[in-house]
Amino acid sequence: MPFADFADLGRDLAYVSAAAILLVHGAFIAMPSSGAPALTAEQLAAFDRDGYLVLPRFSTDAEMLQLREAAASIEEAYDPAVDGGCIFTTSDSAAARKFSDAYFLGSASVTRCFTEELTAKDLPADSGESGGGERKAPPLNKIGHTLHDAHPVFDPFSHSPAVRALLLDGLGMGTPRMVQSMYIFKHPLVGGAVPPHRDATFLHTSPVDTVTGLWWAVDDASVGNGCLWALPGSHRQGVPRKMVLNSARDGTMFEGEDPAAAGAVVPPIPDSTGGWVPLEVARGGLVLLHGAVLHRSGRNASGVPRHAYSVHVVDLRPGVTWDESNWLQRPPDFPFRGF
Ligand SMILES: O=C(O)CCC(=O)C(=O)O
Repeated sequence: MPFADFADLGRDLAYVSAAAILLVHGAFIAMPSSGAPALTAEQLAAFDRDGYLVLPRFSTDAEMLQLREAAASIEEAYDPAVDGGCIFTTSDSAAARKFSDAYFLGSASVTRCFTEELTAKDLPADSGESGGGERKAPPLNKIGHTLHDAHPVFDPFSHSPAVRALLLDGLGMGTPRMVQSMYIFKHPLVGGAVPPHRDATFLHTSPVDTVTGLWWAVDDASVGNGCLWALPGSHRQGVPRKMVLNSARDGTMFEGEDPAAAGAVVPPIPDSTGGWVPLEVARGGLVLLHGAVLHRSGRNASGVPRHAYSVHVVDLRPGVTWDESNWLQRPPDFPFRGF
């Protein structure tokens, strides 16, 4: 069965579960046990139609500022000379690539920092938010991929009752498992663009892809500072390309082709969008992303930061398994957690 059909099945089940809840509560919205609304029928229909859904003010400013502060502490403490690093350069030396791969693959179970793809000459005089000073390394692009399971601030935030209700009652997931998290900085003037992609290319389950992205605007996100963009309905195209571990399991490779992602026209200006929709959202807003929807973000050419926190959740309901070919493999003593 193609991906879209399986996805339809999953969503149908979500509708059934929402309908059951509707009968119990006698209201036209899915109601989690906390009593707060999860997702309305209209929101579910929009998510099904577009492959994304924006939930303004899902979280509070205070929660976002707490995440911001926690990420700033990690960034401040990070020293590539001590911690190692994944500083992407144009170097294609096998040794550099191998080191990069090991650092990246290790981030499945250890929180790691990743820097922007910049050389010293690309750096503006004062691109950070710290007010200058001696620069230890290029600015951070992101922190990944275990914050949700390993950090005293990110863990409770990621597993909050509101998130649980959204996944179980709102989206109708049976066995949600948060597999990765990323704090994405997109610093002023240096924050890089993210090319068009589908999350299920990188995080896959069998026999059906079940990944959903949850992306929080830690700062107000607009076209100017590099907000997310999505291509409505592109989740119907499925996931023809997968990133998988190589046979030695020490690096990754791609299987399949995704012409729609590779050939996606990235519009230079908002009024020439090529069908792409900018997902401008104020601090605390949450964007839901179907695993197969094409999305991207622009570089931050503005002087305004655009921090975000993103987690990816799969539904390991009976009969669905986490692929052994995924780059992200946890050791037995650090399994994916339930809610
Ligand atoms: O924050 C961004 O710029 C991109 C994030 C993204 O693509 C994701 O979380 O899947």
